[in-house]
Amino acid sequence: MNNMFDLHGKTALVTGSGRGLGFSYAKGLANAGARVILNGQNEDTLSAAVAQLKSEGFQVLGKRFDVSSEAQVSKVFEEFDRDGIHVDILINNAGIQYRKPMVELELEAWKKVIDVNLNSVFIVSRQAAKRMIEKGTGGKIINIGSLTSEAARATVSPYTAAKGGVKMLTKAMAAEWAQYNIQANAIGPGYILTDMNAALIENKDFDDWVKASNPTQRWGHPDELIGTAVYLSSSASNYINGQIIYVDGGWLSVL
Ligand code: GCO
Repeated sequence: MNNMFDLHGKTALVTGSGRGLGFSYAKGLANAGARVILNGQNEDTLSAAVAQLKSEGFQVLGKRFDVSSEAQVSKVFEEFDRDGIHVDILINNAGIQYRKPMVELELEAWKKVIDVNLNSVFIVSRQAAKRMIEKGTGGKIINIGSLTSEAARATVSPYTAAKGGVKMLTKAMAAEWAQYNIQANAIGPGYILTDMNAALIENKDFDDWVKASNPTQRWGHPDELIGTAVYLSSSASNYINGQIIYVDGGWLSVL
């Protein structure tokens, strides 16, 4: 039986992959054989990430664009068309965080988080899906949710609303695109040791809360998400659609 987790011959676009979880996902898919396209807005961070994966012998290129800009996203996909690049796997990972109580939260900040964390998933996915449908060879879309796709935490309302929307948008994608052999699923990371969480990790009370709130009693590591990303990117998950898999140490499963 051939290796159902093999991604050789596939091209994967991972948004927000210059660092953090996005970079881990990209590294994992490259390791499974995919050609990976990294994305970010900071040229230096993106170039360093591309150079690192290239130095490890992987097929990789970088594309700097704002995932929340429909103009920039459609231009990038036109460039892919021109260059004969077909995206078989899309991981919508790009996301920002903005922590403030709702009564103090500026509307512009709310809109920015919704734009980057939710609207971008719609904007990028439909460009990819259009081409997957036209090519007729199916595809994989993996959206990155959160524990806040399921339960709320105070002071992160736009992030929570966006990630709840990501879970339901994933199901909407399954409803419309499963017939084209496109599998749209999501990953819900728990509290993971990333730069975005640096302020939380360094806060002793928060660190204690994370360890006391999940039965594994520790933060997750970025590389602990790779297996699920490869699984959902591979033919091993061809009959999985509209699901969200929580990689959270058991947090959401235990009172
Ligand atoms: C926060 C964190 C969370 C986690 C993750 C949990 O401020 O609570 O940033 O959003 O990063 O999303 O699943």
